[in-house]
Amino acid sequence: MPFELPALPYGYNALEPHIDEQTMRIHHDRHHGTYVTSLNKALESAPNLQGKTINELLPSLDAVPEGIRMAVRNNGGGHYNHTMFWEIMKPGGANTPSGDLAAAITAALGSVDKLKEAVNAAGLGRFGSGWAWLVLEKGGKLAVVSTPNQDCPLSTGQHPILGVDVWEHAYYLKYQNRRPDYLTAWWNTVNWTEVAARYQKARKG
Ligand code: MN3
Repeated sequence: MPFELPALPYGYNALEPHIDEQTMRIHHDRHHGTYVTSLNKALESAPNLQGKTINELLPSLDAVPEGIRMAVRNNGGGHYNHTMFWEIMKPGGANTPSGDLAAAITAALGSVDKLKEAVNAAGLGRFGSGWAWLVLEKGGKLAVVSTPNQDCPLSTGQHPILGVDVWEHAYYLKYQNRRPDYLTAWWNTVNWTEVAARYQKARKG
């Protein structure tokens, strides 16, 4: 099978108390696992696409046969989005952005605190399931956006720098309906070193 579920880069309980162990276990193993399985199943009928990376598939959904396009959009997006999500979190609490990324955030959004406010507002404003993102747009500017379901900004020509999952499966066991509390706590897990690396990579195209 072309795609595999990546191992979580830390223990299931490593993001406690902000994200609980049981949520991480179910979210990674079952939810992300199912996106990978379903993506591979969808691609069974399109052998010519099986050699492509997820970064190649998502910006070119028009090139995916119509019969499996929605499955690739949902499950391919789910695979990319969650792979990023695990990588941009880390145990031991957040550090803070510095260097080029901090300067770009200040230029585009005013400050890191303003960025957090904008991402939280995007996540709270997303009705139902989806994601809130910091993206690098085609013109080279940072912006905060939200997508429904598992739609990935790569499919609309934006590079995801940071994204937070606001599906209920990401927080319901610990926070129930309190999405604002989850979002507030989530910032304590952000791995700004990894986010900065994503920014530099996106700038190079
Ligand atoms: Mn999720």
